[in-house]
Amino acid sequence: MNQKQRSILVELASRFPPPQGLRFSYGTSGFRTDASLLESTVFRVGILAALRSIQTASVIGLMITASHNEVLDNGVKVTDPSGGMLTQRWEPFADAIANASDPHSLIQLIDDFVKKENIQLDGAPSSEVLLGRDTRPSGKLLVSAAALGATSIMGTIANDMGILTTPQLHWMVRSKNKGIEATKNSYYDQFLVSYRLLLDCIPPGVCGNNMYEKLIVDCADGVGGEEIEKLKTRLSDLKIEARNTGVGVLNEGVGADFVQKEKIVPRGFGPSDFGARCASLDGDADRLVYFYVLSNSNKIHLVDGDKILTLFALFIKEQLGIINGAEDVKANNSYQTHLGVIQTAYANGASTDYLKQLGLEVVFTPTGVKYLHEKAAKYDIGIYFEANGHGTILFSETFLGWLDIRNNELLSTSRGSEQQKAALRLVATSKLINQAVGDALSGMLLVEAILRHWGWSIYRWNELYQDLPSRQLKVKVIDRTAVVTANAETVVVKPPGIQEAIDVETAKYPKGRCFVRPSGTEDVVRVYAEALTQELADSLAHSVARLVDQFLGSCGD
Ligand code: 16G
Ligand code: MG
Repeated sequence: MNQKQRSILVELASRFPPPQGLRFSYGTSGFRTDASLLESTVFRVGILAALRSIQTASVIGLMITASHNEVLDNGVKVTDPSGGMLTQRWEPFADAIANASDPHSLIQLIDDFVKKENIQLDGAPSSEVLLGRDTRPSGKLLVSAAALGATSIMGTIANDMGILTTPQLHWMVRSKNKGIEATKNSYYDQFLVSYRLLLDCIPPGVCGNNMYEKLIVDCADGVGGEEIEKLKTRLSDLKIEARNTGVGVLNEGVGADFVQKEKIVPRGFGPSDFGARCASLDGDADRLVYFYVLSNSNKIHLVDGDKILTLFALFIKEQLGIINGAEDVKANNSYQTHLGVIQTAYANGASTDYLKQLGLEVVFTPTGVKYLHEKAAKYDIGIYFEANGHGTILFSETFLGWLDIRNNELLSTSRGSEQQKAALRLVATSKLINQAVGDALSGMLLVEAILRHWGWSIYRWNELYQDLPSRQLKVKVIDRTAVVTANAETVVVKPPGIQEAIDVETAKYPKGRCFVRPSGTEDVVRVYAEALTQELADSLAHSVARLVDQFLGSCGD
């Protein structure tokens, strides 16, 4: 790095001293902590994003959000050129610079990394970082720090896109790098045109009665509130009633995470919503779950990410079956589509059984979107979802190329046939579902279109299979990193002996399944248990939590 660059970095970095005595780690989805402690980290991540932009000669994204965490927290994560998460190869560098104690050690780390990665700093690069933030009050200050970090690398432009959902930023990065217009308007245009196309392809005879008309959405008092309001005005055939749109406290008793974990109505909902189809987004609108209120109560029945995945998988499988159905097509034009479903250990066992019974290939990855996404990208069509509502469908370029040709052929030979409509439905689905990352808004429109396609109520959808009762617990331990897992987090390999003890305990329970893993976002070890009844699932989870305590030493609470 030249002298001018060095002195710019020293000058700016000294304005953002890191807090003393803290260790930052680029966790499951970026750095996340109390917002008041994050300025120096965000500034440094701005530098990282600029370097990544130079290396890839592409636009990179930087999002300021702490998703479903409380309002006083905030976080920062980086989007790679494809619109996906930052490559895991760069995470150790993110950790190292976030923890550098002073500007000089920071510059040393950058110098070493730039050499190792062969990043051409001195060639008057032109690089660009897109910045976005959710509605947290701390976001504005942190975006400024990120912009200063990014522009401290000479030749880099920081483009502030303002308040948006996490998936909108991912989508914009992907679009910009593909040379497609990347504004909020074009985002909505693409999704709404595709949604309309799916509705236009509904098979004849499917009844479209009033029960599909209204959807009530809990927006977690986050960024989704404003966005849903925008979406509403452009949807003529779906009435959305938006609640928790930003007046209340973000994520407090509201949102997808709350609804999924507590299984009670979010704030602003109650027994009078009995019978309605409801959905819930998280604070940055990258998670989506559905639910309905049980009669005369504040309890809900959750229709989670596993059920959304199942709905999507059934729909895609049906369309592929129709396209490849006719014998002549089989002989000449069929394409052996490699369709894969990706889940984590948190997927309810009943969902996995159901998907396997459909003949689908189901594979597992560790928790965290970056792992699921990576695996899904290996298929022609890869559908991934976490039970907590984060997921999407990825279509490979090869498959889309084939589909395009097939659709055109069918247009000329059998326009308007079910076969041609099935091809069109898949084209529309690939444009409606966000290819960059899980997106609550785009996912919601696809759910709505599929329910209409079959004329299903939320009850009919929910009846696909019945979830096994489950329980999640967290245990505070002295050192959660002492827990090391393997096989997509289903087996604990360290500390020795604990897995054997868990196996003995689990074997006592009919349909028992249990695993433990260190959290990537909180200082706890998580326990998940499933069994034939709720009482048994609770009991298994508590016994295994005690084992975790014994093997790892508890922190007391
Ligand atoms: C983050 C992840 C989510 C995962 C969760 C697990 C992303 C975008 N988000 O929210 O996928 O389920 O962490 O949290 O990757 P845990 O490690 O604390 O259980
Ligand atoms: Mg989120």
